[in-house]
Amino acid sequence: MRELLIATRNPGKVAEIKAALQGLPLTFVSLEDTDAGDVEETGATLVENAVLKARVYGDWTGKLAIADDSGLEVDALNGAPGVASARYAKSDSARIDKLLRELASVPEARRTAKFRSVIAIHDPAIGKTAVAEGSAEGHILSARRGEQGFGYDPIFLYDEARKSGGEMSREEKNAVSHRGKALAKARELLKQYI
Ligand code: ITT
Repeated sequence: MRELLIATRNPGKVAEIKAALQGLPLTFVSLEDTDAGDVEETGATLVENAVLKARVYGDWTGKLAIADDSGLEVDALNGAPGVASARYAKSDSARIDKLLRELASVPEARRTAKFRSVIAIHDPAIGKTAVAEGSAEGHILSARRGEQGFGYDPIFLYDEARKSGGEMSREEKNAVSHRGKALAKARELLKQYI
């Protein structure tokens, strides 16, 4: 079976990627199983950063690699934090608190937002990189809801599910989320590499 390097340091993403790709003839390897250092995300877009991570980690380890770059675009903040979602504040909890503060005076109807995920797959053996994208519409809640998921999940209400990411199991979230949709396409793309 071919090895697939899940090239992210985010354990929440690792779990969602594994759940969405189960059943494919692949064994999963994590970055912790390699001696790869950290890649600086210098891209100006999610696509650039996803491709950068898949290429650098794939070439570094010689393994087929999958990477994700995601961002939360809040309409009332003109699309921020967007590509800078991970750098918005120092921890998941500080990022949520900052977003809640910035939106404190914005009424519910204007708290619309979109999550985007770009998945890149890179095969160092043939030097080929493929990309899949997914997005999900939602609203930023005014307080946390639920304990599941990670990152901004407790305050992002998925319009399709009418639940926050914090209130959904991994499988429920993958069925409606930006990453789940990108991974469904990535699953098809991966068949060419197996
Ligand atoms: P890697 O670069 O190692 O993959 P990261 O957490 O730094 O991990 P990103 O650069 O893609 O990932 O940053 C995206 C930010 O958005 C980060 O703060 C995540 O916690 C958050 N995020 C991404 N996907 C999310 C999701 O499905 N639900 C909630 N928050 C999410």
